[in-house]
Amino acid sequence: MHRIYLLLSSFLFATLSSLTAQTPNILFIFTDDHAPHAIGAYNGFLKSVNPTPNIDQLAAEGMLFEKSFCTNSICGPSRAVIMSGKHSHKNGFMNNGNAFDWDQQIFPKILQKKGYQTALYGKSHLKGKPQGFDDWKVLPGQGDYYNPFLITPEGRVQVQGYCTDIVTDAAVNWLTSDRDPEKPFMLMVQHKAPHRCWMPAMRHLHLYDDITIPEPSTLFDDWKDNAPPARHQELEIDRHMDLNYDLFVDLTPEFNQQPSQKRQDRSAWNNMKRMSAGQLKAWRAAYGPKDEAFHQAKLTGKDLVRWKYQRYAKNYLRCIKGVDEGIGRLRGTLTELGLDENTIVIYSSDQGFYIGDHGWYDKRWMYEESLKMPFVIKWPGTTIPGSRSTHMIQNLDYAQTFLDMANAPIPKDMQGRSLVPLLKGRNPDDWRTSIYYHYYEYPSVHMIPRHNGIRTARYKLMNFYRFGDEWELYDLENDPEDLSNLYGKPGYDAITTDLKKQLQGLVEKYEDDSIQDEKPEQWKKDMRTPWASARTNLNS
Ligand code: SGN
Ligand code: CA
Repeated sequence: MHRIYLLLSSFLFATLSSLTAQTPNILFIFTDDHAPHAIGAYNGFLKSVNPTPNIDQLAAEGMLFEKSFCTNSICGPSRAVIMSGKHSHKNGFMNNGNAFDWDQQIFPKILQKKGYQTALYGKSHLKGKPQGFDDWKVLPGQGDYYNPFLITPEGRVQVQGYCTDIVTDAAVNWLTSDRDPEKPFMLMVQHKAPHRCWMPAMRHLHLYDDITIPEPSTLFDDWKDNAPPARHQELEIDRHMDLNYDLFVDLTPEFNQQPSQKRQDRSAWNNMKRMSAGQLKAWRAAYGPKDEAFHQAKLTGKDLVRWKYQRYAKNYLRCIKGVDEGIGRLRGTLTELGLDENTIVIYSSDQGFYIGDHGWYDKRWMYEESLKMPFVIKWPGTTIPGSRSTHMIQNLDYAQTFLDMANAPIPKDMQGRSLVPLLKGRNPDDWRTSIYYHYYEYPSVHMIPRHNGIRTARYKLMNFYRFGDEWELYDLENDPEDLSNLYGKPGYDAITTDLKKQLQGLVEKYEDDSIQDEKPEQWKKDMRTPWASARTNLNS
């Protein structure tokens, strides 16, 4: 009897420990340009529209990070930081023009060594053949919304349908049919949506037709308090967002003939010509009557900006709706396969975005809307349902977090920090009190000059070091939208000195020598009048 009891208890113990020691799967769902304030759970000004019931559900079941930031607000660089766990100046991918060195140390390779099966589907934007993945299918460059090409290990294929659905299909298919059920997995599902030019799925063409999208309070910001760069960018809804290129107004063959509109027409047409006859018909049926009404209205000034904002925000949110549905499908697949209890699900996006905030679209700046990244995570049995963290985290931390979750070795030269203690509800005394930011891509589309900076819980100090050494200082507690630049104002000397010292500390900590390496002659050349370039005044 005693022996049977012993046997039984050791069997139970073994079963329990093998269950707790079970290595978790990781499903990383990632999008392009999805700002946190376009997610219901983040309670932004678009909450009433809320295209994200599935992301909200994930937040309700898991944990949401309110202070989640990128290190360099642009696509390829953000992804390179995630792969390498190192700042741009260390991983070598500082702007979209670079090519990622796939030979370097990246977290998927370490997970493979630990016995993980890895896959990547969708937008990579790092150029070159992905390494560290057992299977992959990636969009070439930015990828296309309709009937896109995919690059696979076997070559290039064109797939009919809508990009977000196609990427979700690839992931669902791998989970159901191609995965090795004996191994833990790490799956990265990376959508093109909701990146410019914001083309929704056919089933969403009429979504939000009958509502007015709330406007951001800063839609008519005049940047009077900012340093000069904010007044000399090229990402304004008013002056730079193009009616035809960005908003697809008037895509009729007749319109395409007008010589004055030639460049934009060609670009817009490039997007439409991928569509099948049926897709194009549905598209025109949806936008045709709206264009007609627009022409009748003959809007100008602020009314025109408001109209463009509505058209843009609706398309942007429609694209997000497609992403959110895909998340629902993926989570449904995990449940069907009995994988939901042992799979960590993460939702994030490469950076934030301006949804009319400050009168802008696009990203790149260190201002809040594009500095922030969504980060929502459910780790079954670990994260407390519905919890929210205000710890400052960055995409720099993901690689170490994933390795920690998998109990894999974490290389010493990674520059972030594992989020696992935070996910377990702990509150480490020595958690970071500031983040470091550095943006490089200039001169380039949208003309945002290089800058670096520091953000603490309360303050933000930015330095446009190539633009006559301009500085901006914000008190986020009193000014959460970076509207009142306090740099040089009476009473702010002490905090400015302190923040400059802290910023220098971060430059040294992360060994960022990329500014010193710059050549002054090159700076002068790049200072060519940015506001005179081709994209200005397309709509005037
Ligand atoms: C393209 C877009 C830009 C965008 C960059 C970078 N223009 O050039 O608006 O800022 O990509 O975006 S588009 O007409 O081609 O859409 S990123 O997310 O890939 O970094
Ligand atoms: Ca992006």
